[in-house]
Amino acid sequence: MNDAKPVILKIGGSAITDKNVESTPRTEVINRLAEEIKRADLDNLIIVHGGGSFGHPTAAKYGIKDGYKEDPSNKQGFAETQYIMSVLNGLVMESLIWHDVPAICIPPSSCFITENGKIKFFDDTVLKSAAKMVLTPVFYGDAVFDEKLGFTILSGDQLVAYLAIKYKASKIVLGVDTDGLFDSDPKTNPNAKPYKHLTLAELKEIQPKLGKAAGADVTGGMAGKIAELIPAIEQGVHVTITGATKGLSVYRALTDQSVLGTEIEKA
Ligand code: IP8
Repeated sequence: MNDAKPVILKIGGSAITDKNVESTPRTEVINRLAEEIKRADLDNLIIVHGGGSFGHPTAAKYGIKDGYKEDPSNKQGFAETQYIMSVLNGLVMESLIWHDVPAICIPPSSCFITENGKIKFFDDTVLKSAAKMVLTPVFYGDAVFDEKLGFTILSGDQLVAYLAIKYKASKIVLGVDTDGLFDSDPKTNPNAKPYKHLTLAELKEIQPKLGKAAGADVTGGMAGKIAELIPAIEQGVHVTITGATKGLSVYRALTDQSVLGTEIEKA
């Protein structure tokens, strides 16, 4: 890696796809985010995106997270999940490229191995070369090989926390489909109260209240995201959770400006 501490942007699958309609991108959101990423102009940015209505329904249909089963459809489902994630990644890459972001995709299935769902091995040769040349690496939640399960789903959020810890990220920005964390689901409860700032201890306290995502989600919705991110917060990485479906929040978070959302820090 170059010397600058990376900033890691996770783009939630719920923001860039319509989670209620299978394999449906929100093209206008993808394009606007690409524009904001270009405008933020960060040399040390790593992007990770989620699966949304591309990866999750296929992974759920074949039970990919639970691993390999003696059933030919299960093996086909693993291949199909990888393929459909590469399709969503292609749309994200296309938009980044046309917005002049020097982005290169690094498919996690080709460089990560998990053990019982947790990252065990990462070949970072390509990431290091990309960082040296000041290119913008793009990872995503993927179906990966697992030493115990045969294969499984590696969530974008586990990837984010792993990369943030390994490369000592200066911060994580999580662009989701709500303006941060709330005490109940803001999509169904107009009185849901936002959390503007949380310490790690406060986050752990509200963890049981955090919701599951709408539609198929094999990695546990917001509650699952937070559980994956906690190890990075424990290491002192600052996390901003903000709305990616509304203009400029991600840009503002990337450029250290105040945003509508939730700021999380260790203490
Ligand atoms: O949306 C899961 O990634 P996430 C990716 O970041 C798949 O949890 C393949 C379901």
